[in-house]
Amino acid sequence: MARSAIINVMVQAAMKAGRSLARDFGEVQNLQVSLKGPGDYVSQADHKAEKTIFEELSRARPGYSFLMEEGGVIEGTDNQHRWLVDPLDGTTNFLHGIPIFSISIALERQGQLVAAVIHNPAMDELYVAERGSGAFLNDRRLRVSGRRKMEDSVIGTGVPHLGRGNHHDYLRDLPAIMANSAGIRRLGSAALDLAYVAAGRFDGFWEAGLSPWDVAAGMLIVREAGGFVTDADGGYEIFDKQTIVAGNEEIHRALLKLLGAKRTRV
Ligand code: 2AM
Ligand code: CA
Repeated sequence: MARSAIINVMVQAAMKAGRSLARDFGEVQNLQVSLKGPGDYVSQADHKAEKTIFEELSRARPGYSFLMEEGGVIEGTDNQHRWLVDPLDGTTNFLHGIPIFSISIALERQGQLVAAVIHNPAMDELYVAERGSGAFLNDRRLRVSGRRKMEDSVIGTGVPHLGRGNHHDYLRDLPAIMANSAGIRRLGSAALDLAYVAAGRFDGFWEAGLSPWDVAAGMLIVREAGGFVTDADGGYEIFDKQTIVAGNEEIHRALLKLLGAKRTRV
């Protein structure tokens, strides 16, 4: 697979930050046993990765704007282009020594997602997609799963926890999915959940309360792998409504129905 110049820039930034995160992840496993614990250290690792990505991307494409998990909004001179960056998605896993975390970088041009990279350095996985050119995992072309029935499907999700998310709404949605699927999985990194849908490992995914930097890259990767991504009402206001439903065509439709939405605009 020949990579475009913009994908090369994004991959280089993600790999550089990935090497830094991988080193720090090794250290977290030592700090687990210390009295202070690895909390502050993880936050430093996160900021360091974001700084690396910011520097690499702004050097390669001066003037582009940014929306980053840690740094927030940085308006560039070029407001047609915006990077959406999550330097460490799956922070809780990272903190607990679980090797399921990722770097997520997406590029919007005039509000449209055009390029995406998700990298899990602990598992040496690199997902890339460019609008109109397909999605790839380590240079292998990706395609969403071919399962057509909910009863055969494995569905990823994110579970609200202490101090976060709407527990009541989640407990309303969960019974329908658990009663109708072959299994539910919770990875703890929304970017990787979406990458797994693109790779056909998960047949579908739903979550609420996510931010644009958690999902932007994964949305394009799923779509370029032939999948569908909407908000829980079947529309495209994923960033505004902070709900997301993804899957192959059939399972996406089935999930929307089970979650009680009308599939109006897909
Ligand atoms: P994080 O690791 O970068 O915090 C887990 O279900 C997913 O929810 C992860 O992708 C996690 O990203 C994200 N998440 C956790 N807390 C969040 C918050 N306050 N706002 C948005 N996303 C959050
Ligand atoms: Ca995140």
